[in-house]
Formats: sequence, C-alpha cells, structure tokens
Amino acid sequence: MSKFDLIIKGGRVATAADVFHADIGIKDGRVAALADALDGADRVIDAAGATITPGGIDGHCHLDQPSLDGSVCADDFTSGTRSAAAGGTTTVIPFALQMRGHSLKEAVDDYHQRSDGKALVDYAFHLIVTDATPQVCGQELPALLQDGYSSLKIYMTYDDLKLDDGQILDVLAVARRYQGMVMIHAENSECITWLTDKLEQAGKLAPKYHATSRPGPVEREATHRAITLAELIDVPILIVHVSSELAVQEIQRAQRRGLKIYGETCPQYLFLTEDDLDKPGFEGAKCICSPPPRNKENQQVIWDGLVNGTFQVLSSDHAPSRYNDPQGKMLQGTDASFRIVPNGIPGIETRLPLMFSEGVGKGRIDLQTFVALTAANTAKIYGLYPRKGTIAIGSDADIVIWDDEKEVTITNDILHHNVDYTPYEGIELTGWPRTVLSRGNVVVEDGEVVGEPGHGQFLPCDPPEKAMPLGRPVIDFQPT
Ligand code: DUC
Ligand code: ZN
Ligand code: ZN
Repeated sequence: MSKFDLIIKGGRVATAADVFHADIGIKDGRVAALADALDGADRVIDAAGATITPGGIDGHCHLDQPSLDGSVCADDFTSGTRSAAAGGTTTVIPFALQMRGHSLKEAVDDYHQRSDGKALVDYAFHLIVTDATPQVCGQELPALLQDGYSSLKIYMTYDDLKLDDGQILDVLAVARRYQGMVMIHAENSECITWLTDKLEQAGKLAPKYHATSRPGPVEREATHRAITLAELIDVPILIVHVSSELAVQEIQRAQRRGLKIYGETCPQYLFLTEDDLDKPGFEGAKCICSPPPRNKENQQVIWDGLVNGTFQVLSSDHAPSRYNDPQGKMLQGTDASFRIVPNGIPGIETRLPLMFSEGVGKGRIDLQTFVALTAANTAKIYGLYPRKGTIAIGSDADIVIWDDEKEVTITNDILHHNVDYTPYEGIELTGWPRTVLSRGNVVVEDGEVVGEPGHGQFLPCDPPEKAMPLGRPVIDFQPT
C-alpha cells in the first residue's frame, strides 16, 4: 500500500501565514505531509510553477433558499456547489431561513433535506432568524448554536425579515451566552421605504433608482446602530456585505475602540458601480443587490479596507436570480419598480478568480491576504479552522492548484451556475483554478468539473471562540 494516496509536487504553497515551496502528501482526505520532496503515492500531480492555495470558503451565499416574493433561487446545492468548485471554492455556507411563524428547527430540517446528497463540496449552514420569539431565543437558538449551527444572520431591513432593535438585542444576548457569531445586514429600513415611496411617486421606477433609494447614509446609520447594540451586549458581530465608505468609517471607529466588530465585503463592491444599474432598458436589474454598488472612489475605499484589516472576510453573497425569467429578475415584468425586483447577483464561481487576478496579480493584496480573506479568516470566524482554510498537517485536503498564467475573459457560458448572466461579463483575468481537491478528491481537473453530487458533506461548526478571541464577558444576560 502506498504511503500517500496523492502527492502534489513542486508547487508554491500559500497559507494565510506563509508562502513556501513544498510537496503535499495526502492520505485519507487529509494533508499528511509537507516536505521538500515526497515519494510513494498512487497518484502524483505535477504542480511545478503553480500557486497552490487552500480551497476557498464562501461564508455568504444563497443556495436553494425559499423566497418570500415568488421568485426562485436559481441554484440548488448541486448547481451552486458545481459552480463554487469550478471557481476554487470547496466549502460553502448558505442560509437556513426561518419563516415568520415557524420554528428555526423546521428551517434547519428543511435545509438538510434540500442539501442531503446534492453537494459536490462541503457545506455548513448559517441560520437566519426572522422571528425572535421567547421560544426561539430561549430554547431553539441556544440548542442549535450548541449543535453545530454556530452563526446566524439577522436583517435590519426587508419587511419579511427584519428585526427591531429590541429583538436584535434579544438575539445578541443569546449569541453572547452561547458564543454564536451574528452576521448583520445593516441598512435603515424606514429610510429605504421613505425614499422608495418618494421615487415611485415621482415615477422613478427604473433599476438605477435602486441605488438612489439606498444611499451611503442609510448603510452608515444602521451600521452605527448595529455596533451600538453589540457594544451594549458586549458581543462580537460581523457586518456583512459592506459597500460604502461611510459604513467602513463606522467599522474602523469601532475597531479602534477595541470592539470586536468584524467586516465582510464582496466583489460587487470592488468591480461594479451604480452605473451598472443604469444599463439600457431593464438590463440594470442584473446588478440590483443590497446594499447597491457605489462609485469608483468608493471601490478604492473597499480595496483599502481589504489591505488595512477593516475586512476579515470576502464572500460572494451569491444570490442567484435568472434575468430573462418570470421567476427571476423579470418577476413583475420589465416596467416594474426597482422595489419589487428580486435582490442579488451571482458570483460564487468568479469570487476567487477575480481576487486572484485583480487583487494578487495586480499587486493590490499579497497572496497571504488573499488566503486570509477568502478562506482562513472565514474558517476561523465560523468555527471550521484548522480543518478548513489552511494547508497544514491534519487539515482537510481542500486545495486549489492555479493555472497562474491562464488568460480568461469572463463570459457567462464558461460558468457553471444556473443563471443566465454574470455581472462580470467581459472582464479579462489572468489566472484560473486548474485542479481543485475536496478532501483529497479531485473535483476539478484541468478546468473541467469532475466531482459528483453527494461527495460534499455537512460540516457542523464549532463556536468561533476556539480560533478568534471573544469579547470579555461583563454582564450575564439571560436569554428571554
Ligand atoms: N442582499 C441580501 O441581503 N441578500 C441577498 C441578496 C442581496 O442583494
Ligand atoms: Zn444581506
Ligand atoms: Zn446575502
């Protein structure tokens, strides 16, 4: 019997800490050896001249998520994880959405049914809490937080999802007591509704007015309020999909004060602007997402935030709606108000290649920062480290071997999602995943997806505290 199942030879290995040359020996799905020169394997992959990174972890994506507006999430666990794998992502963390009036446990059970046997790569679940009842905060949430579902998202906007400040405090208190990581969608709901009403009254319905209805101050106010609520409870939070300079400033101010406020941003805030919402006809709907893309100067602030440590995580917020489809962006036709266009853009496959080419390749971030933002920090924050997010002895062999020099023009027909467009059409990149391993299994070979549904396993998550220090407990809040 061979010592290793597989050896990856001669590559340049990057982790969040180091870049070094080593052969990687893989046995039983895990990294078993890192050394100058390894021998004795059933299979050897020649990676001479190639960069090798840990498989990406997409800490924010929506797959087979039930909708509340009649639209259909275009990707299920098979198409979504096929697309993820093709783009070098080997762990995804989508959301089990609680419907108001229903239990959280029901949402989790339903989400297991939607994912069982369907994924090509591993996955965990975040919870979405929309109904913070005493039963949910007192029993269901504590039980789930201790049972492998250690993170949850709450919304400050969207009528069907949002919590008020008191409810947010209730949820934060539970998270503090049971070491949950709370992700917060921070936009001021009342301001959005007021602005949207005024725009509609003036007949301004086109996709571009989506950006007008959710300007930077709307995000800043909610970010400030979320931070204040977290400070009151003394609990870490993560502000998701941060888009604006004004929100960045709030997060930086809190971080300077020593608060554990983590930040996530997404490629759409680096590569798109509000002008993309102003394409001819209804085309701008393709880029309707919340918060909306901003302007060029703002893009630079987001890039700076990746470098200066404001952001720990770069996720896709892949929220796939088809464009030319009555269950997608055209749900209410092409003359519909921006208010009722399903929110979200696809990006689960393009996240890593965009950052590898335009971040690392263009010298904006170094390779270690790339790994930290796309894999290692995500694993730490959501309790998956060091099983995921690094290349170290004992870690799962989730590995990307890059074709560093490959020139690729992004077009929708090279992607594997079930969406009929990509907002990044026409962007020219250098570098694309050549071979991708999930627990030692080749799931992408020479750019072709060869993985099978059912290989991907559910990952119970530890609390984040095991890897990321938490705030000092001050008051023992009892859950309501
Ligand atoms: N915004 C969200 O908050 N979720 C999914 C899509 C979007 O644009
Ligand atoms: Zn959100
Ligand atoms: Zn989202």
